[in-house]
Amino acid sequence: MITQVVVSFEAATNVMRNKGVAQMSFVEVAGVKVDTRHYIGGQRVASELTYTNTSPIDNSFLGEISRGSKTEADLAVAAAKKAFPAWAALGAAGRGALLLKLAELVEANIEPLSQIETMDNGSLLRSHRRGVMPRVAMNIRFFAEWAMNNLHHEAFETRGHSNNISWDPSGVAVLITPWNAPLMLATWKIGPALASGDTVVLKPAEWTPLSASFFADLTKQAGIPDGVFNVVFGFGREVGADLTAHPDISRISFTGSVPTAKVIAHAAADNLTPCSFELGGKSPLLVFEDADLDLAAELAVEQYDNAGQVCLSGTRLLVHENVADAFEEKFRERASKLKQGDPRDPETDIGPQIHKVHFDRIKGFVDRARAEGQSIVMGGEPNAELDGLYFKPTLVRNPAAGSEIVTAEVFGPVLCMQSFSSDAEAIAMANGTEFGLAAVVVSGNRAHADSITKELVAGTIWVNCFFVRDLRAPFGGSKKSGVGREGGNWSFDFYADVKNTVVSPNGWKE
Ligand code: TXE
Repeated sequence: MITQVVVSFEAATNVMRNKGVAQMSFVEVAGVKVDTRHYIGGQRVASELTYTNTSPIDNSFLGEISRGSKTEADLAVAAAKKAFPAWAALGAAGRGALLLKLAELVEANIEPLSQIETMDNGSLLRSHRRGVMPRVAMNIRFFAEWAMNNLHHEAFETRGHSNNISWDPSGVAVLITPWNAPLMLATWKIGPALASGDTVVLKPAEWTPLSASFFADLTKQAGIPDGVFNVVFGFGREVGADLTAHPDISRISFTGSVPTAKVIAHAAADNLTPCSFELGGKSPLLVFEDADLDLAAELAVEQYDNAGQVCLSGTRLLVHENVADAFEEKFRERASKLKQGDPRDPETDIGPQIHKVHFDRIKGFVDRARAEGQSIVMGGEPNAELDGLYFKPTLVRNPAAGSEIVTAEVFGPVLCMQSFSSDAEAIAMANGTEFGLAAVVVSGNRAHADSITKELVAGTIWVNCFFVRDLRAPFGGSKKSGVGREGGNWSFDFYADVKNTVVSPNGWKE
């Protein structure tokens, strides 16, 4: 199904300094209006400057988005700071009631949210409808309910003194999020931050602002008080930098690249603002001699999901040498059936890359690998049948150890395949990058799989499966893949101020 996108020019109230024409305040996606201005203190606020947002599907113009600066960063943090005491005082139950209403509104708006997100970031419409947007609602509901029902510590005593542990609201949380799963990843942070009693300033990635804007309208409809949830749009190095260096914030949660995390850590250092980082990966998918090769091939092909723009992807296929040829045959047979095209078409398996800049980055990695003489046995080029940002699913066979293509995060539909001859070699290869986000182990023997998983350095390991994620479980990366863990209590340990009140048995008058 192909949906028409109409861009309307309404409520043109502000002058765009960079173009000298009236600024539009809305875009219309599949009949739904999406505001292109910041959402600060419950109001829409336009910036004097804008930037152009296009759809990765066909490079069509989506809208001019308000381009935030220090002014808007200050406004948003001030609004969030002002709203904080009342939001904190509501308590988990009061906040929970509003957040559950918000989750219901997300559920009632799965179709427009899916259309908006697909248009903006090019991920599959069918995935948004079936999985991603229901998950957005679940993210909000889960953390609201966790704060109400599960956030407690078993009481214990120290020489008759009771220890009473509480998770107190900490202040204003700044959330900086990426473009590969915009609203899904943002709500992993928004849910626990708001449930813990913090107020929020969200800065979505510049290439994908629209779902966050529509979501802001839903927070208003849910009755979340003005200033509790704010969104500012714009570039990372501009408004993102102003937000993360702000002295009035209590937390920074960031998902994105390692270089940006380092810049944010520096910005946070002056104020010693605690940071949570979920960063990239170059995860291994290990196929052992005792593996079910059909399952292994199926799991390997899944690594092309979202056009390879998934931090958790097992992009290094490490296969035992005795089954490597048989595995490769099954893998290529399955991969050849993947249909690339318009992400709104329900038959499509792989859509476009997010943006021309990113597309060129992926192509650069592959071109350099080719120039180095690496063996590209599948794909390796843009899809000539499709105009635009569609890069073919690619396989690089036996890349030279230590080469760029097998060590750097490409973040596109590019997998490398290498062979090993022993468990020790497999483990050394798996752990041999600066990342440690995830790993996939495919083996037919439980004891064997156990002996491998305990040696792997990664935040999440999947055995004979991929992408099974329970919000009660810790999520995050080891080594350069991240700092901290989110999920269940781990999220609240970060967003809240954890407090221990020790009460003596002595001194009471009543
Ligand atoms: O990410 P950035 P980019 C990886 C992936 C990808 C690469 C580059 O390898 O190819 O990063 O993508 C904001 N202060 N991942 O350049 O720059 C920015 O506006 C504050 C992995 O898009 O890290 C956006 O909102 N904020 C990843 C967010 O940071 C700043 C997902 C992410 O942008 C800022 C995305 C600054 N100085 C990319 N500079 C994953 N782990 O899933 C930028 N930002």
